[in-house]
Amino acid sequence: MLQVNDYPISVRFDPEVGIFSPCIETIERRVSDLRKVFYDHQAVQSILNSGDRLIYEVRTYPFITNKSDMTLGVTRIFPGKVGDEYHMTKGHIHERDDQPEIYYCVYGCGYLLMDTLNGQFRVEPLESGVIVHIPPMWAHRVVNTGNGLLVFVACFHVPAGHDYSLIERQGFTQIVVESYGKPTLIPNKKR
Ligand code: PAN
Ligand code: ZN
Repeated sequence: MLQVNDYPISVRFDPEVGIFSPCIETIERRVSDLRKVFYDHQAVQSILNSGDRLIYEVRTYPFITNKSDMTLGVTRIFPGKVGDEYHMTKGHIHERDDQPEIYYCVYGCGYLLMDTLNGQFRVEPLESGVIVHIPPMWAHRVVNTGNGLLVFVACFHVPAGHDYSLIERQGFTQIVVESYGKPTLIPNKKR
């Protein structure tokens, strides 16, 4: 049960590492958690044969008052690729159709991919200082194309809910792979 607290609360964010504390929950996502999400299943299997490496971590703090429910989330995506596809978040759409979100990229470089259910697609390049508003009913995923950590802060409401099933089945309109040494967006063959 999340604790209700009607008083102001602050946490401290360490920009050197991209971690704030105190936090309420930390979620780790490894290659095995994204096995259906990366397109190259052979590459997934060969990584899993030699260990299940961490792709990203999410730290959250749901600020619950008697009248509101705002969550702070900070995601750290480690650099790397699975096959030629860059490390990325699973990606989801919010369950409720009236729930937007704000992402603030603290550092790193990559892309925020966004899709609607009726086939619209947008890409926002991410680097230190970029803030993006994700409107309701736009699925979202962040891809880290850099050599270091990509860290972003998110703000969303707890009841927004996270639906992963659609993205796990069909992915986003485009995927981000390394081609001739450069991050490149190409059509997703599942779509
Ligand atoms: C973010 C994401 C976080 C991890 O806090 O939940 O970056 O991505 P996945 O949830 O797709 O694994 C957010 O968008 N919250 O709504
Ligand atoms: Zn979200």
